[in-house]
Amino acid sequence: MTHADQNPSDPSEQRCGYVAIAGRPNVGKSTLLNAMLGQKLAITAHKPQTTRHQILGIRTVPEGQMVFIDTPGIHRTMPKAINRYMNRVARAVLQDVDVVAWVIDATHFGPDDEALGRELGRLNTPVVCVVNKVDLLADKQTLLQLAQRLSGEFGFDNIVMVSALKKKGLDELGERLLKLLPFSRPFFDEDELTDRSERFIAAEFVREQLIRRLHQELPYAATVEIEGFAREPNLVRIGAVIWVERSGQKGIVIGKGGATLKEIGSSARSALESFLGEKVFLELWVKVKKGWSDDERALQSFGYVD
Ligand SMILES: Nc1nc2c(ncn2[C@@H]2O[C@H](COP(=O)(O)OP(=O)(O)OP(=O)(O)O)[C@@H](O)[C@H]2O)c(=O)[nH]1
Ligand SMILES: [Mg+2]
Repeated sequence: MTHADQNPSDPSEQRCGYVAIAGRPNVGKSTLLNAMLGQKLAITAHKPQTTRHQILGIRTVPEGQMVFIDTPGIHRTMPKAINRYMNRVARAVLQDVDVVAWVIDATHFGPDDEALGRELGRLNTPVVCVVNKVDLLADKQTLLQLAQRLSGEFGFDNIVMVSALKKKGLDELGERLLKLLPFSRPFFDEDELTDRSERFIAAEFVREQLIRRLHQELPYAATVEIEGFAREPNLVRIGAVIWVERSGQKGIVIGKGGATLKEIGSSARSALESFLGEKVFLELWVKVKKGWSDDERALQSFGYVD
């Protein structure tokens, strides 16, 4: 046994690099990111197209550092500027990472997955297939068949079965990913979690509540802008504007007697308090900007900038 084997944190043995978390919408990419980090950073919802921006999350272990990049779900059929933006963001990441973790939903492998699998096969970047949501499959035969397809039809041999929700198979996944990263000192300090600002996270946590509560009524029609973020002696004071596309949607977000907006605010506030470890005072306003989600310039002004 060499000295390095006994001491995995020997700097010359450490690995570090970028891991893209990619896949079609709703397969559990953001849930996986949070599970790998052991804390909620990315927003998640049971509706597709929750993630709109790439977000970086850092996992540091004695053997090195994995810098994950969660990406929007790659999809084919949605026509608006915001959909094109989301696909562009996700695809740009694939070119620039050391490894792609391709997340697949064990219960549903369809045409969007097949198209993406073929696209990933043409990259020079190594791919680890992460078959997620295995907690939903009692039938192991289906998993076996899926694994055979992934290696036979798509040529991927590195396949890991996980449940991001139940936190199963994640250590194995971490080990596999780390092995594919180059030897390097960590890029970030070990206590760093993300490259995103607290303002960005605040806007996302508000948007998460909008998606979870109002997805039917406002599929892509809301975005959130932070107007104020101030640290005061015993609390963080945050002001946010929820932008919708039509005046009718404003009423939906506010709800009867302001009830819906109140619920959105109180859930987002408690998520933010856990994230920041501080008391939060969150004030929300709802405003209308006509057709923002299909308007390239409006998108840019709301921070949808590649
Ligand atoms: N049962 C089960 N559900 C899961 C698992 N992982 C994620 N989910 C659920 O799947 C849904 C989608 O999860 P997200 O993490 O938001 O999916 P995503 O791939 O990031 O979605 P987009 O950002 O829209 O592309 C949520 O309701 C999650 O709770 C899992 O391992 N098991
Ligand atoms: Mg997501």
